Amino acid sequence: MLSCVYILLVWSITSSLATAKNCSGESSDTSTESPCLWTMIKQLVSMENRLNQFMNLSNHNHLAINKVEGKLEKDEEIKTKVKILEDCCKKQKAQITSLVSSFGTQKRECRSIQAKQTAMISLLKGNQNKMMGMQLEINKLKKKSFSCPDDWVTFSGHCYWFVYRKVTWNIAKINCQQKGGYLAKVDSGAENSWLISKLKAEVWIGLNDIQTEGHWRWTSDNTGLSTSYWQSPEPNGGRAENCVNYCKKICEQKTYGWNDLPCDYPIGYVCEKHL
Ligand SMILES: [Ca+2]
Ligand SMILES: [Ca+2]
Repeated sequence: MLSCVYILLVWSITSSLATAKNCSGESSDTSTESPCLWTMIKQLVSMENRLNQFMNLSNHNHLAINKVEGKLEKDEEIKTKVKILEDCCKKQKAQITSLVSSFGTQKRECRSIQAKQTAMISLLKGNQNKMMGMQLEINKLKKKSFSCPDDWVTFSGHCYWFVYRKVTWNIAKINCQQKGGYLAKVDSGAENSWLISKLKAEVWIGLNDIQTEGHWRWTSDNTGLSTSYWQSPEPNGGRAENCVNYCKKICEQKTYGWNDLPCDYPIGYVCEKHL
């Protein structure tokens, strides 16, 4: 646009000078100068108008250029902001990528921990089952340790084994010892009554006067009599009868009671031991 203005301006001045030259030539030819000056004045006025128009046009152009430059500056600002935003986006993208990677790692770690937990739970369940099995065994052992062996009968914290195979008093005594017990010792009326209720035949008990006639003692602890449950008129055998049994049929009685009998007489026996 400025180039165009410049060309028009040069063209106008050149035209004016040409006109002036013509006018000078004409004046020398015609020797009348007034019409030529008038023409020059008109041309100068016309030139001034054109110059004013060019000035106005130039001002407009200048304003337009300023606007364009302002827009360009704004564009630069926008570009700068866009670049900042792009950089920010890149950073955020990098952070997101890092977070995704970290999340993946944590996820794998969680799965690994979960697998370990599952294995531990399985192991604990196995151990729990083993412990339950062991507890059952312990309970069985406890029950066994606090109960009488098979074939023995429990009464008041003691175990009793009734044997009706006929043997002498000494063999009966040895058999009871081999079973970890002794020939029964009767300490109370309750025990005497319970034994009688269980009897199916005559049996040896631990009472005897082998060492001294008439001095009755228990073979289990060598203690004497505190109470007795003799059949009437027992004991009556003197030195011939030194071992005691529960007697009913032999004594021709209806209920069982104590009787002294020769120690080599073959009858059954009852052993006793603590729980
Ligand atoms: Ca005797
Ligand atoms: Ca007798």
